[in-house]
Amino acid sequence: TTASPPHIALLPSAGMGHLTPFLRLASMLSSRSCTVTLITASPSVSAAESSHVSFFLSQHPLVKHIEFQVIPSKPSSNPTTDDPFFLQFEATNRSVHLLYPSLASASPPISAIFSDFAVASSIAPVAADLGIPNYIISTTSCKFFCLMAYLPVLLSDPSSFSSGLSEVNIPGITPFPLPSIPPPFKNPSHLLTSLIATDAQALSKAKGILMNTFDDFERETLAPIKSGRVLDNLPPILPIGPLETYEPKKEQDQSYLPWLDSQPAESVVYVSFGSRTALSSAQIRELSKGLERSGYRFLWVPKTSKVDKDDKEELKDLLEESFLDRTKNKGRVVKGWVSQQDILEHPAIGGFISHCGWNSVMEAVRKGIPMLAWPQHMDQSVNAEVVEKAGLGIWERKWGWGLEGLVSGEEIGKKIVELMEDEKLRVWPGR
Ligand code: BUP
Repeated sequence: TTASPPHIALLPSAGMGHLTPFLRLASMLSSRSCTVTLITASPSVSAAESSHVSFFLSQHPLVKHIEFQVIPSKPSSNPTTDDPFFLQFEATNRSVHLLYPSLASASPPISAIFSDFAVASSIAPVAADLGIPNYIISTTSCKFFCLMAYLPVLLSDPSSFSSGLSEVNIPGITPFPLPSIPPPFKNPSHLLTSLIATDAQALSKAKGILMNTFDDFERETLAPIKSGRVLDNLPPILPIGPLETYEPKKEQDQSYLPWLDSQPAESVVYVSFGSRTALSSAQIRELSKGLERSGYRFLWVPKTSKVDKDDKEELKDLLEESFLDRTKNKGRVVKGWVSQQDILEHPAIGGFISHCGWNSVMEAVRKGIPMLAWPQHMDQSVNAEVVEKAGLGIWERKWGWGLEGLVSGEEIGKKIVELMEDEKLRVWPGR
């Protein structure tokens, strides 16, 4: 008898940064004749998530879909955060048990579950009861994964993050400078911290951990974690990145494309801080000055709210009309969702100002696009350091976290020139 192809159930957590790698995996597995079931939580936090899921399913008619209702958290139940994505992580974990009947009755039977790190603790007992192997998908850098996996140990010692220390040490890997630790980790009762620590404790129950990264990019961390030097109870670590892309959903407004097509090769700076970072209006103004001062061409996708549904501002409210006027031949500013993957693949792009969300990093590395790292929150400072060490980008540490202080247009302009003129950043294969 020939074995039938496996049936993989994929369970992402909230936010485009989590959904995107799962859709890429779903597309890849389905094109290699696996049966694939995509599990999504409803309602989603952002409009981008629900529209990408519907579009993906319409393009991949063979992929099955299970949608489950999350039990919402009470607005005041978590005094440590009002971040809608963190609240959704918690609500998803509280609701995963609802999947039990649909996973148990799936046909053909499910061979393996691929689940997000952020649901590791809640899916583990369900998978164990059903006798289905569970693999964790890590959507961040291996270096940040180590910090999350080791968090329970760090939290058990109140002095781990004490401000008197300059760095945080984890066995086997290079230390983390204290400023790169996400501020919520210093508060053990912060919702995000307790969720991550609980998920970390469930990692040993997984069959394996698949990471969207690769040896050449993070060798100094992948080698020790694979050989058990970071934690000795982790299952096999399997780097599978950068994940293969699939034909993405196109935005409605692609009017910048003919402009991009007519720009010289590698001449344009692409600017985006991901789907969930809102810059202050003062910082947006300084960034506009910096772009103009640099003299380089640019394509900029500004965002002013954490959740896209709340984004009501128009370009003319954000930027002075005179700026848009003066730069109309030099640059384009686009409001709303763009296909970043297509933009980064465009020959005119020569640099990327990025918050260092890990998907953005893996998309840039596929084409060897040099990055100016400007981390805003969570894993992004650790990711920025990885990018810098790999030789794909520069990072101005004194700019700090996004909302910490205002970075002037003058400084930004200088860094953009450095980004675009540094030949050492242009040695990555792919260009
Ligand atoms: Br914004 C935006 N178009 O307009 P990250 C993002 N993306 O294609 P984040 C677009 O969303 P987390 C847009 O290419 C990447 O695949 C982008 O993920 C795509 O950052 C993804 O880079 C964004 O990991 O998520 O959104 O801050 O904080 O969850 O990592």
